Amino acid sequence: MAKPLVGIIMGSTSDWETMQHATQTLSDLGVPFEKHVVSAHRTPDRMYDYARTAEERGLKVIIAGAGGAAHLPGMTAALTPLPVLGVPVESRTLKGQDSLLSIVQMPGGVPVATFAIGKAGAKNAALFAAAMLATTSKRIKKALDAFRAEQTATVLQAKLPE
Ligand code: RP5
Repeated sequence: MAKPLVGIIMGSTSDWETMQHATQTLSDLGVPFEKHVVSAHRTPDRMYDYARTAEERGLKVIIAGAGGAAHLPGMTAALTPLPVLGVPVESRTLKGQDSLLSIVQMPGGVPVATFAIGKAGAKNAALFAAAMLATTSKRIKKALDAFRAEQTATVLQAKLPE
């Protein structure tokens, strides 16, 4: 197994249904990643250790998904110099609007790149991470270019029902 370049973390096992779309996308592109449940509220010490050691362990980018009072992406960004991509998970009560606003509204100085609520956000965060890595990896660039070409071909060939 190659050393992980992307760290995928999520606040709860209940976020997996959404975040699996990030892992699937990275797997399809052949980008090595690791995945863990790290809760800002329930396991703050784990979050601290994870974020503090991420760079020295060789990670290049972190994707953090959380729902509700979604502090994980922002707190992780506060603890590591690595770029953090935030995925707002769709919450049951407020449909992820709470997650989105609590991830996107970071104070100036501590950025979190914030994606769409739910599956599309998880998928796009993975594609974005791959695009960042593709600036220095020909192999990942080739995989990403092939993905884009295939996506375009699929849409061009699509037929609507009669
Ligand atoms: C957040 O609380 C998690 O990211 C999750 O989206 C939400 C609910 O967690 P569970 O109560 O389902 O574990 O920390």
